[in-house]
Amino acid sequence: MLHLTPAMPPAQPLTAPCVLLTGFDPFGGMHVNPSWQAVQALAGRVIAGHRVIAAQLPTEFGTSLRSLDTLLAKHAPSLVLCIGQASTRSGISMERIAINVDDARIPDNAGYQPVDVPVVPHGPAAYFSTLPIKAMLRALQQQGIPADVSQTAGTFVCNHVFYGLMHRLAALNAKAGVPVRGGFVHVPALPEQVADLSHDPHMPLVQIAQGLRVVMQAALTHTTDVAMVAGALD
Ligand code: PCA
Repeated sequence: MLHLTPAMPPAQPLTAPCVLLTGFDPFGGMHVNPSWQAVQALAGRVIAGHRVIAAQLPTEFGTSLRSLDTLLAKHAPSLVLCIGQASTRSGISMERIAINVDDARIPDNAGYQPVDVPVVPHGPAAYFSTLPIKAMLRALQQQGIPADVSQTAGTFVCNHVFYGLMHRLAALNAKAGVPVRGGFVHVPALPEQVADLSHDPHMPLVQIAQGLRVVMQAALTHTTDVAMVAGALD
């Protein structure tokens, strides 16, 4: 006898909006990168009606942005959040600004170490994050998760990706109807990494992943930002 099983409706329509969430592979001789571990933990989740697409970027100048280009074209996300590790940070750090400089203290994972090279020749000096960083900060504080606003993403691969992302979104948004928003967040080292580092601050992986979920929820539910709370101690 033939049994016909009605097809199950998909949990999310294929056209459901998505968030592109990226992390990096380990760099600088470290064995893990909490940015990628936390991003992986959120893969496939639905947050504020948006499916999370998780992807790893290589910690390499140039190649990282080519990977990002492929991901942007493939997924057409409505929001992009790139995550990286910053071992000196003690909280989840919302980056305010990306600058047009590659200036590496250590080689990237391909052995390339640019000094005072623009990310985009003749590009603007800087781009602000288009994510509501203060709303994100407040949401984290309300959950008791250590957080701050950072005024520099450095000049290594994270800033390179942040600047490249904002440059691409600026071009895309000049043509498209609904603007695609994007930004960058740095996360602290994991407790198990502290022994290998000369820095002390750290945060457990579950708290980093929870923090990123809170950040995405806030970013997706606030289309504008207002000065709600002072961002940093300095
Ligand atoms: N952090 C580095 C690059 C990759 C990562 O996770 C940075 O802060 O530039």
